[in-house]
Amino acid sequence: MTATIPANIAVNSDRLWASVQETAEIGATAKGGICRLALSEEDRRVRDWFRAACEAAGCTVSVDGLGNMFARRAGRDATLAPIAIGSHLDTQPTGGKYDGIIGVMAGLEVLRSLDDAGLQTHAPLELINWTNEEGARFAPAMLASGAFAGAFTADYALSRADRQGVRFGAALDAIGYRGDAALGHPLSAHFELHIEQGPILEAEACTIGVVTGVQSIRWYEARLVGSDGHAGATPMRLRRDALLGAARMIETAHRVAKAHAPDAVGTVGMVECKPNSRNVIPGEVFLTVDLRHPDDAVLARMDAEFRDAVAEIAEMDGLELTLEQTWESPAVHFDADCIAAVREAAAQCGFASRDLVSGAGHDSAYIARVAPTTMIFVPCAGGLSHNEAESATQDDVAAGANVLLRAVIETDRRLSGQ
Ligand code: HGY
Ligand code: MN
Ligand code: MN
Repeated sequence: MTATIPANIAVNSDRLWASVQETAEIGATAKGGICRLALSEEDRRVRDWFRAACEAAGCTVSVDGLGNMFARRAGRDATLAPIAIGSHLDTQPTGGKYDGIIGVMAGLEVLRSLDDAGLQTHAPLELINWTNEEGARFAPAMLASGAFAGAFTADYALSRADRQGVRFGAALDAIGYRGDAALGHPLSAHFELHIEQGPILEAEACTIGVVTGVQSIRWYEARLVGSDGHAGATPMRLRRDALLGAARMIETAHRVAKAHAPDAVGTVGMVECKPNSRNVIPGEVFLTVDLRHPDDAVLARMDAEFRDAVAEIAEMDGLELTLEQTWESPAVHFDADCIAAVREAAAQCGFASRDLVSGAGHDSAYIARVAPTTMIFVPCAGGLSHNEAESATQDDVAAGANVLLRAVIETDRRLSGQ
């Protein structure tokens, strides 16, 4: 019975930490990070690990047509939609050991701890590994959780190609994870534990971030076309140098973000230069742009400012510019009851906590469209993430998992009307 939360209920910190470190071996990089791109061979191996661990914990595992994995733990009332705990196991090419992973491993630890305590929840529980959260290989990010929530069609997701031209659907088939479960099903709630990936919690000596929402995000792809030319024989006044235009675009993205400081951010993360030869004036450049702000209206102004500025750059440098907005994820506000459950759980555990809006995108941003959702943050060293040196402490990860455990039990109690 989960009429009340047993005062002594807690996760097994060592077991949780061991799972995090064990899976970090899959795709481990020499610098201590992880390279586990979505739908890669490394992703297949960690998925196999995840399936086996969930089945060993007594769950039934299903996979949908985009590779989202659902490990269901039976509740007393099978007619209720499950309370979900989700995050992701794919990483950036030079990712850390904790981004996404601690959310999935903490969810597994919650299931294991309930077993240890002999507790069966009223509603079923469902631990979810969302496919392609990072968007590092297949843009946009949070693609499969977005499709689950109806933001994208399955066909759109399956058609997305990486920079080598490999399509999502083909990569999914190659690792054998195109499942037959329907895309989308009811959830009673969705909780996600994640490292903050920013400096606030550490700076304020807060163990728990009570996440109230996610900021607004826009992604773009730009193609600049000028003219290849000889680096030695072409006078400067005759050049149409695509890389010069790209350099001005990079500076523009930073300038537009700084103009809306302190909350705006702007990043050019990918640049591909053709023909990429040291004595040829680059005739073509592909680049990506990531603009974000907590307020949709401010991000819309940043969009307009950026577009105007880069059109002038193309004109000035005699370049042909193609600028496509490839993704827009509006600001998200999480569910008040879920937030309250997290806040109460942190208080019960005696952890210092503070509210904050997530700078990073997360699967929860889309799942919030179809289920009451919120997130729990724990600190990471220096706020560093998307970096092989990303690190978190065992105590903080366990603290986050204990808050997750209690928030889930409390939500189950509330939903069962107890
Ligand atoms: O881009 C993001 O914020 C996330 O890491 N996918
Ligand atoms: Mn993440
Ligand atoms: Mn990430």
